[in-house]
Amino acid sequence: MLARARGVLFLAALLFVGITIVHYGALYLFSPTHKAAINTHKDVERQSLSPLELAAFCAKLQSRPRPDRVQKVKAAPSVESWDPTKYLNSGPAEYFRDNLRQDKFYITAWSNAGFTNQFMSYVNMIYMGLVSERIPIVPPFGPDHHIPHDAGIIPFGDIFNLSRAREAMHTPILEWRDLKHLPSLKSGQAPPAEEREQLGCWSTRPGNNPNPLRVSSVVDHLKLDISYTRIPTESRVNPSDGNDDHLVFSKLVRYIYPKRPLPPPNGRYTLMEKSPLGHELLPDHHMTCFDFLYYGTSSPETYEWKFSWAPAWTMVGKHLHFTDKMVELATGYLARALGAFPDQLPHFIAVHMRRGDFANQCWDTPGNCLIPLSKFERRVNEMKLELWEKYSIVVKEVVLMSDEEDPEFWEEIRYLGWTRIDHEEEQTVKRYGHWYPPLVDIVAQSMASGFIGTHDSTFSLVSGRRVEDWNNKPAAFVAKNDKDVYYW
Ligand SMILES: Nc1nc2c(ncn2[C@@H]2O[C@H](COP(=O)(O)OP(=O)(O)O)[C@@H](O)[C@H]2O)c(=O)[nH]1
Ligand SMILES: *[C@@H]1O[C@H](CO)[C@@H](O)[C@H](O)[C@H]1NC(C)=O
Repeated sequence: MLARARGVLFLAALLFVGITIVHYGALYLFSPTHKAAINTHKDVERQSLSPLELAAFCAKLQSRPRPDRVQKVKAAPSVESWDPTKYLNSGPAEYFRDNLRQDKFYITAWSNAGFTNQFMSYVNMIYMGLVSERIPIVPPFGPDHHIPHDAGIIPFGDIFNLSRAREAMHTPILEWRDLKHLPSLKSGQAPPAEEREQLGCWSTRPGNNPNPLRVSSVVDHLKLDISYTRIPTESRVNPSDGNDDHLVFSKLVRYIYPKRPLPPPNGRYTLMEKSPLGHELLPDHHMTCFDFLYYGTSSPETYEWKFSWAPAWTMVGKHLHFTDKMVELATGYLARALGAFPDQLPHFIAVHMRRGDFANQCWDTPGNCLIPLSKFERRVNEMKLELWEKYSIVVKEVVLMSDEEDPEFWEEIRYLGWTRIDHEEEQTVKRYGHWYPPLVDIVAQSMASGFIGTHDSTFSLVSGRRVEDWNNKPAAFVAKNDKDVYYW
């Protein structure tokens, strides 16, 4: 008897304990903190629950009040802000890595050669950021073959109005100087090894080229030490051609997209080149990076920037207007060249004659590739007519920009009645440094009411796009062989 009563008591106790466990278990299971945990470990949970348990779980979810029975709290309309600080942990830090947010992914790239080549590579990088949903981090411009080393570094945001671009593009665009403390722009010195941060990047160099592009001017300034891995051949315009420089943005995105990118095509990635300090890092997923994105395209066309519809231009480049300071500077130069007040500049046609190394860059008449002045003169006259007929504006002034250094050439220009921005007389290099003669010329070109450029020069090409898209005015190009200019 006593033994039976004890048994019943024992069973009751067991039942009580059981119910308590189930009760608190269920409470715990549906508490908000635990729900968050379920969400983040969804895959693990799914594997560890049996089908029966999963069904029971879902039945319980079903019996919870529907969200529409809960009173909704309307969020106040928030003013969108693309301020860089929202996309980083802090202001500039000692190490960039401490500044990356765990819930964000980033993209960056370096570049070499002339100013426009670097500009186009950085714009391509920002475009890659848009299509891969990564936050672009723009490096500064580094001195390369057209610009002497002691010219130092120029931050991208000193030339281009990034806050305006962020607003227009509804996207954050960061600069490296937002991430970490950087040496002075003029220092030009390699940092001590212990100050360099490790980073694994992609090289876009074609298969037959054994070396990544190392842009030491920029990478030293950013205090980095970079290991390189080649991008998958599957990202190229022509995967079977080992000399193919060109890559397709949408093919490349597959391997760098933050969520579930394609696995390495050959099972694993292998290093292309160790870092100068001997490190062997495979491409970083948090901060994806490239040696060079100049040769990117979104279509089957290579050198896509030549085409009016190139998305890197229409979606990014077009929104990168010059800073107020650059516009003010170029306005002063133009006013002096044209003998006008800065706030009353007359309409002018800008002509860009790319000469210098272009004298040798043609296959048919090497050494004599320059386009005769008379061809430009004719095109200028045609444009004056067009501006009068289609836009009802009288344009008398012509401003010529060129990298030509021969004084005889400039004398001929004077005879044509054209004007120039004279950087010798203005002492531009002495006053502002070696970057400024081309920068002032580029900004001045963008302010023209008509533009005539040199075929095959990216310097000309981008100025033509600005005049067309910003000023709604015509642009045209002159080539040695007229049939070369049927599109732009
Ligand atoms: N100041 C000045 N420099 C120029 C001019 N044209 C070319 N250059 C220099 O030559 C470089 C040409 O390189 P880049 O800008 O990449 O354009 P591209 O070689 O013409 O396609 C420029 O960056 C300038 O340094 C010009 O009209 N004025
Ligand atoms: C950027 O552009 C805005 C207008 O959109 C202007 O108010 C601002 O002063 C510009 N900033 C710089 C640095 O040029």
